[in-house]
Amino acid sequence: EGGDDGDLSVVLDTKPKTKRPPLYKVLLLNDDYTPMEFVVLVLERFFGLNHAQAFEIMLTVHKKGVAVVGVFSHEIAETKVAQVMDFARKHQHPLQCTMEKE
Ligand code: TYC
Repeated sequence: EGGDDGDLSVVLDTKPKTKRPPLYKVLLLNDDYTPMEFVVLVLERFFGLNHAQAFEIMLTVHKKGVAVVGVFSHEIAETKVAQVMDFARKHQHPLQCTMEKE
Protein backbone atom coordinates (compact mmCIF):
# COMPACT_ATOMS: atom_id res chain seq x y z
CA GLU A 1 0.00 0.00 0.00
CA GLY A 2 1.12 3.60 -0.40
CA GLY A 3 1.61 3.66 3.31
CA ASP A 4 3.49 6.17 5.37
CA ASP A 5 7.16 5.28 5.72
CA GLY A 6 7.50 7.76 8.56
CA ASP A 7 10.15 6.30 10.85
CA LEU A 8 12.41 5.14 7.97
CA SER A 9 12.71 8.58 6.38
CA VAL A 10 13.64 10.06 9.72
CA VAL A 11 16.69 7.79 9.70
CA LEU A 12 17.56 7.98 6.01
CA ASP A 13 17.04 11.65 5.13
CA THR A 14 20.24 12.91 6.62
CA LYS A 15 21.57 16.41 6.00
CA PRO A 16 23.68 16.64 2.84
CA LYS A 17 27.13 17.29 4.23
CA THR A 18 29.58 19.32 2.15
CA LYS A 19 32.96 17.87 3.06
CA ARG A 20 35.81 20.35 2.91
CA PRO A 21 39.31 18.87 2.73
CA PRO A 22 41.35 19.37 5.90
CA LEU A 23 44.04 22.04 5.92
CA TYR A 24 47.59 21.64 7.19
CA LYS A 25 49.87 24.17 8.85
CA VAL A 26 53.47 24.15 7.65
CA LEU A 27 55.82 24.90 10.56
CA LEU A 28 59.41 26.08 10.54
CA LEU A 29 61.55 25.17 13.58
CA ASN A 30 64.42 27.09 15.08
CA ASP A 31 67.93 25.68 15.45
CA ASP A 32 71.28 27.16 16.48
CA TYR A 33 73.15 26.69 13.19
CA THR A 34 71.09 27.57 10.10
CA PRO A 35 72.06 31.09 8.99
CA MET A 36 69.31 33.68 9.24
CA GLU A 37 69.82 34.69 5.59
CA PHE A 38 69.27 31.08 4.50
CA VAL A 39 65.93 30.92 6.34
CA VAL A 40 64.88 34.21 4.73
CA LEU A 41 65.78 32.79 1.32
CA VAL A 42 63.71 29.64 2.01
CA LEU A 43 60.68 31.72 2.97
CA GLU A 44 60.99 33.88 -0.16
CA ARG A 45 61.63 30.98 -2.53
CA PHE A 46 59.12 28.38 -1.32
CA PHE A 47 56.44 30.43 0.38
CA GLY A 48 56.24 33.47 -1.90
CA LEU A 49 56.96 35.97 0.84
CA ASN A 50 58.60 39.32 0.15
CA HIS A 51 61.87 40.09 1.89
CA ALA A 52 60.30 42.04 4.77
CA GLN A 53 57.68 39.34 5.46
CA ALA A 54 60.32 36.61 5.23
CA PHE A 55 62.64 38.44 7.63
CA GLU A 56 59.81 38.97 10.11
CA ILE A 57 58.78 35.29 10.16
CA MET A 58 62.44 34.18 10.38
CA LEU A 59 62.85 36.41 13.47
CA THR A 60 59.65 35.00 15.01
CA VAL A 61 60.99 31.45 14.61
CA HIS A 62 64.39 32.53 15.97
CA LYS A 63 62.80 34.07 19.08
CA LYS A 64 59.85 31.75 19.74
CA GLY A 65 61.23 28.45 18.45
CA VAL A 66 58.56 27.78 15.84
CA ALA A 67 56.11 29.59 13.55
CA VAL A 68 53.42 28.75 11.03
CA VAL A 69 54.68 29.78 7.60
CA GLY A 70 51.57 28.82 5.62
CA VAL A 71 48.35 26.77 5.54
CA PHE A 72 47.75 24.40 2.62
CA SER A 73 46.00 21.27 1.38
CA HIS A 74 47.71 18.01 2.40
CA GLU A 75 49.40 17.58 -0.97
CA ILE A 76 50.71 21.15 -1.20
CA ALA A 77 51.89 21.09 2.44
CA GLU A 78 53.78 17.83 1.81
CA THR A 79 55.43 19.34 -1.25
CA LYS A 80 56.51 22.47 0.65
CA VAL A 81 57.98 20.41 3.51
CA ALA A 82 59.88 18.19 1.05
CA GLN A 83 61.21 21.20 -0.90
CA VAL A 84 62.46 22.92 2.27
CA MET A 85 64.01 19.75 3.70
CA ASP A 86 65.76 18.94 0.39
CA PHE A 87 67.09 22.47 0.01
CA ALA A 88 68.37 22.55 3.63
CA ARG A 89 70.04 19.14 3.27
CA LYS A 90 71.72 20.18 0.00
CA HIS A 91 73.22 23.16 1.80
CA GLN A 92 74.04 21.05 4.89
CA HIS A 93 71.89 23.10 7.25
CA PRO A 94 69.89 21.38 10.02
CA LEU A 95 66.75 23.43 9.32
CA GLN A 96 63.57 21.48 10.11
CA CYS A 97 60.17 21.96 8.49
CA THR A 98 57.08 19.95 9.45
CA MET A 99 53.32 19.95 8.92
CA GLU A 100 50.35 19.36 11.18
CA LYS A 101 46.60 19.17 10.67
CA GLU A 102 44.94 22.49 11.47
N1 TYC B 1 68.62 30.55 15.18
C1 TYC B 1 69.33 30.68 13.91
C2 TYC B 1 70.57 31.54 14.11
O1 TYC B 1 70.72 32.19 15.13
C3 TYC B 1 68.43 31.35 12.85
C4 TYC B 1 67.24 30.53 12.50
C5 TYC B 1 66.01 31.12 12.37
C6 TYC B 1 67.34 29.15 12.27
C7 TYC B 1 64.87 30.40 12.00
C8 TYC B 1 66.23 28.40 11.91
O2 TYC B 1 63.91 28.31 11.39
C9 TYC B 1 64.99 29.02 11.77
N2 TYC B 1 71.46 31.54 13.14
